[in-house]
Amino acid sequence: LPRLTTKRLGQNYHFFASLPSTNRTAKELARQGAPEGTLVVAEEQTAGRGRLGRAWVSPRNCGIYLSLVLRPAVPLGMAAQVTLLTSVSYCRAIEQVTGLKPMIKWPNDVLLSGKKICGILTEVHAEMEAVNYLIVGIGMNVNHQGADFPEEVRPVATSLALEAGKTVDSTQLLLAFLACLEADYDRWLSDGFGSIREQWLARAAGLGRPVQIVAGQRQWQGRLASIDEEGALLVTDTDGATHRVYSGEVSIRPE
Ligand code: BT5
Repeated sequence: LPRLTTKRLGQNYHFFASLPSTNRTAKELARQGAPEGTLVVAEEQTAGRGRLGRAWVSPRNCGIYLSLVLRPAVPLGMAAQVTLLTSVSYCRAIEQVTGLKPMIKWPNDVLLSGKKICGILTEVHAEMEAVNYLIVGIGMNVNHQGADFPEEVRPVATSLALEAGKTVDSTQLLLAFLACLEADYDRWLSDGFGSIREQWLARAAGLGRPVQIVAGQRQWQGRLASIDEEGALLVTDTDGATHRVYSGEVSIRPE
């Protein structure tokens, strides 16, 4: 990768014209011992995956579909924080390259105009309650036009080009993202999520707003208060009690 400024992320680089899923390929490489920072990029995905078996729309010539192999020496409980820090890093890269101001919707969405411009899928392989390796997959909607999204995704999706009103240089965006992520990741490794928390809060969507939480079978309503030092969402219920939300879906409700 030319013009790469990072020390680890992206130094070991695998580029493909087409893959079923970059996460799947990165996982195979990780199993074979690929070093930290190994980067898999595809120009298109034929079976891009979201969470819970959902699909990620990944057409050719519009997006960046990538996965990174990370090997942080942290307990399993910290793995989910990587999704949060990755969303901050990607926001910073978008801000640097386009001047746009994206927002973060916990746990894994980056939004512009309230629509998804990126999805993050972090998969963890653990041994004895410690992280062995992590695959961080990111689907970046860069130069999609409306017709590049299937009809059912169109209402919830947008791209940097649609928001900026001009074509965005994918290589520049990728390089900026790797540099931002390496800096944030190193800070997280030495100081934990507390060091990223302010950056996350500065871009958080829906702070102070009513939200609906769906966690497994349970559904309840509250108000989005903050995020804690561990990356758990803090939600105040109707009785004023604050709850920590570690996983689940959060939808911001209109007031
Ligand atoms: C995500 O899932 O947002 C995580 C997506 C991660 C994709 C990357 S691409 C590189 C790497 N390799 C993979 O195979 N995956 C990762 P989730 O929160 O479950 O959101 C999925 C939902 O987002 C879908 O059900 C659609 O409604 C919507 N969606 C699908 N494709 C989209 C797109 N390109 N842009 C915006 N929204 C999309």
